[in-house]
Amino acid sequence: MKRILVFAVISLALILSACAPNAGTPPVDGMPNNNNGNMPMGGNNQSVGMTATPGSMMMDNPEAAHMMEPISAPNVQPATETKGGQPLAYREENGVKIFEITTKAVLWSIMDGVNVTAYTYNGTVPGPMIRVTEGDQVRVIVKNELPDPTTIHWHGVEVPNAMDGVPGVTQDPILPGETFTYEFTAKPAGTFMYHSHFEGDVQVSAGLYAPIIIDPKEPEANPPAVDVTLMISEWLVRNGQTFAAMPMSGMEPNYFTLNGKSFPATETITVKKGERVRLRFIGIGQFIHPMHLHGFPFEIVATDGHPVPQGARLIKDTVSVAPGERYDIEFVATETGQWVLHCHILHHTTNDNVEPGGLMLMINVVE
Ligand SMILES: [Cu+2]
Repeated sequence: MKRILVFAVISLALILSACAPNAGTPPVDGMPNNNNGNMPMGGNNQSVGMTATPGSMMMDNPEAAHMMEPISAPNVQPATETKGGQPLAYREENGVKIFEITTKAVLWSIMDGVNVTAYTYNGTVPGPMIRVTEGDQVRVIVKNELPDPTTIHWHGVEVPNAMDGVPGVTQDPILPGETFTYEFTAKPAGTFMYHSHFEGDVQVSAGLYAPIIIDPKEPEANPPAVDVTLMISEWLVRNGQTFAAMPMSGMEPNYFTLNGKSFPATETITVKKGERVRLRFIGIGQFIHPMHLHGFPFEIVATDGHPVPQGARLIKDTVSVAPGERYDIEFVATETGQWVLHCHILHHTTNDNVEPGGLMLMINVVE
C-alpha cells in the first residue's frame, strides 16, 4: 500500500513538472535535460544541457561560473615539497606562538604522472600541520599570493567571532597581495582543521586545507605508538587541467587522495606487532568516505575532536567520514602483514577509473 502511495506521489510530481513552463527545452546531445529551473545555474533561454566536459557549461549566472573554470594561476611552478601535512615551525614572542602561512598555487603531484594545479598553504597539500597545546596563544599571519581573495576558517576550534574567517560576515576577504593576522587561544584539545571559507567549493577542493591538532594540556598518560592524520579529498583532472571536484553532474571526481596522494603514492604506515595506532580521519572534500580497515577492529575514541567516553565508544571496522567530520580511531596491530585501509565506496579506490588507486594505503605490521 505504502509503495502504491509513493508511486502515485512520484507520478503526480512528474506530471506537474512536465506541465511547468520552463520544462520544455529538449535534451541536448542525448543527455537528459536537467534545466528544471531549480538548479542554481539554471537559466531560461540558454541551453544548459548537461555535458561531460567541465568548464564548457553555459552559465547564465556569472557568480556561479567560478566552479566550472579550471584551477589556474599565472606562472604556476612545481611544488618544492613532496609531502603535505607536515608540522609547521613557529617562533615564540611574549608567550605567543607565531605561525606564518602563504597561500599560493603550485603544481602538486598526487601520484606518478598526475599533477594537479593546487591552491595551497605554503606549497603543499594538505597545508602544514599546526600543532599546539590546549591554552596556547596562537597567532597565524596569512599572506595571500593567490590570484583570488581568500580567508581561513578554523574548523571546530573555539575562536573569537572576529577570527572565524567567514568573508562578508566576520571579516573582509584577504585580497591578493594582502596579509591578515588571526589570533586565538587554542581550545579545546582535539583533531581540527583549517581551510578556506572563500568560494570554499572551489578553493577547498583545490587544496586549501590543513590539519590543526591541539594536544591536551595534561599530556596523555598512554599515547599511541603511531599517530597519523589523514585528510580525505577528491580531484577532477581532465585533459591535463584541474577542476574543483563537486557532487554535481559533469564535475564528479576521478581522483581521490589521502593527504594529497592517491594510492600507490599514499604513505605506508609501519607499526610493530602489538603497538597501538591512532588514525585521525578528516573529511575535507565534498563526498562521504566509509573508511574500512582490514585485519583489526578499531575503537572510535574521538568524534569531531571531542573524546568519546569509554562506555560510549563504538567498536567498528568501517567508519563513514562525511565532509567536515573528524574521527579519531585506535587499534592494536596484533597480526603481522600488509593490511589495507581503504574507502569502501569502491570507485574511490580507483585512479581515473583504474583499480587499485585512490583512497587506499598499506599498514605494514612487522615483528
Ligand atoms: Cu570514498
